[in-house]
Order: sequence, then structure tokens, then C-alpha cells
Amino acid sequence: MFKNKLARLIQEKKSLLCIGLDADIDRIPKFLLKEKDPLLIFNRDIVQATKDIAVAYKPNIAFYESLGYSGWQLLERTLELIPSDCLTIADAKRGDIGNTSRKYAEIFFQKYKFDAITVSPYMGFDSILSFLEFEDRGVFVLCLTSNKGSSNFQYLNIDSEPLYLKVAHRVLQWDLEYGNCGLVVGATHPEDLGSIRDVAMGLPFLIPGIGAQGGNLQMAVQYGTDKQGNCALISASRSIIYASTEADFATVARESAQNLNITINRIRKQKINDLI
Ligand code: OMP
Repeated sequence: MFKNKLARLIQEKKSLLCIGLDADIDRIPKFLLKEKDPLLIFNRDIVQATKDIAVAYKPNIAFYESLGYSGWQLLERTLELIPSDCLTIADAKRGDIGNTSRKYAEIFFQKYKFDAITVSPYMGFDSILSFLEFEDRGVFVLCLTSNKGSSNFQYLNIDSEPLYLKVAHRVLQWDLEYGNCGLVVGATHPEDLGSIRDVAMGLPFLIPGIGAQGGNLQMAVQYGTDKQGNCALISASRSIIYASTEADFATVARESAQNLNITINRIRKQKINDLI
């Protein structure tokens, strides 16, 4: 089960850290450009430097798809570099009519063997079902996203409740049947995280938006985790992988990951102490 594996790794590694492998040829250190496969070398060195700290790696599929055939090869070879004590999350944000979603689920869960995926809820249950049916994999449903445009639809009130809470309630129902759901909630809306956690106490949260997007780490950890300070992944991409664009990029990425994890754990500890 995905949730059990996540809980075990959080415990064993004393970490909630997810690192986004948003590999971008325009942002990696320039000296790598002379290599035959610069993005692969970049991903390899980032994973090598952070694999004992990260609970999960989350390649955003756009960064790979945008390269065409070589991007899918890069994704495949990057996944081979990620050790088995780290989860892999396909940040794909998929969801379509049933037979199409089935193909998406086959790509990410069967061909690339990801442990989890991000999906969009707005086409409804039948668009998510194919992912849920892989009961040993995790399905993180977009609930309240970190971007500015989240206010266009996700905050709309329906029967005096915002749409994002309707999503949380519905995903909780799906989870009762399939047991493999999670929610994506952005750290840029820290004041709303608590209300989502109140609805979905047992669901793992994937929390992006800290670092480059300026989300509130303190509140994200405090309100996004469960009562034991667990059940959440705090995700960062640019602020870790591009912390340095010089020859020391892997060492500096490790330092950033380590510092972030230390801060997260301090907030988790404080939360538990405050509850005692
Ligand atoms: P950084 O801002 O560089 O840490 O990257 C954030 C990553 O998380 C990107 O790959 C985004 O696509 C992804 N993300 C968000 O930023 N906001 C969301 O609400 C959801 C996601 C996601 O699903 O991971």
C-alpha cells in the first residue's frame, strides 16, 4: 500500500521532504552543457546528493514531455537512478474520460512504475477511477493549488462551502473505497490548510509552493500535517535543485535539502509538544 510505504519512509528517514526534479536545460549549471546528456547528469547528481534525505522525488512531466522522445528517455533513465527507499511521484495532473485515463494510468503506473501520480478532479470520478484501481499506488488529487489562478474556481462557494472543500470531502469518500488517495494543497494558502486537514485527517497531503513560490513553511507544516506531524510531503523543486548553478550544485542542493528538512522537523516537534 502506498500510504503504508509513505508512513514507513517518513518514520525511517525522519523526513517529509519531496524534491521536484523539474530539470530545465536553461537553468542547470552551464558547465554541464558540454556533457552528452546534461539533464541526466544533473538529475543523477541531485539524486545522489539528496537520496538519504528525500522521501520522494517528483519529476514534473512537462519538463520531460517538452523534450519529445529524448525527454521520455530521460525520464526513464532518471527513474532508474532513484533508489527503492524513495517514492516516485509523477507530477502529471492527468484526468480524462475513462478509456483515455486508463491509458494515462498504464503509462505512469505500468510502463514507468511510478509509486504515485497527481490528477485533476474536475472531470469527476470516472476520470480518476483508472488511477484508483491501481490500489498499491498513490493518487494525489488537486484540491487547493498554489498558483494565483486557484482563486478562479477553487474558492467558489457552493452551498456555503468552497469548491476545494467539496473536493476534499469527495476524495475522502473515494479513499474509503480504494484506500490510496491523497490531496495536493499549496503552501501559498496556509490559512486554508487547516480546514482541509480537518476534513481529511487521514489523507496524505502533497504540499508544494514553498521556496520559489514564497509559501509559508511554518504554517504549511503546522496545519498540513496530521496530529503526529506526519502524513504530508513538503515539496520543493527550484529552491533545492537550482540553489547553486556552479560546479558545487549537488553539494549546495544537499545543504538546502538538509536545512529545509531540519526546519520542517523543528516545526513538527514544536507542533507535537504544543499538543501535549
Ligand atoms: P517550485 O516552485 O520550483 O518548488 O516547483 C513547484 C512544483 O510543484 C512544480 O513542478 C509545480 O508544477 C508543482 N505544483 C505546484 O507548484 N503547485 C500546485 O498546486 C501543485 C503542484 C504539484 O502538483 O506538484
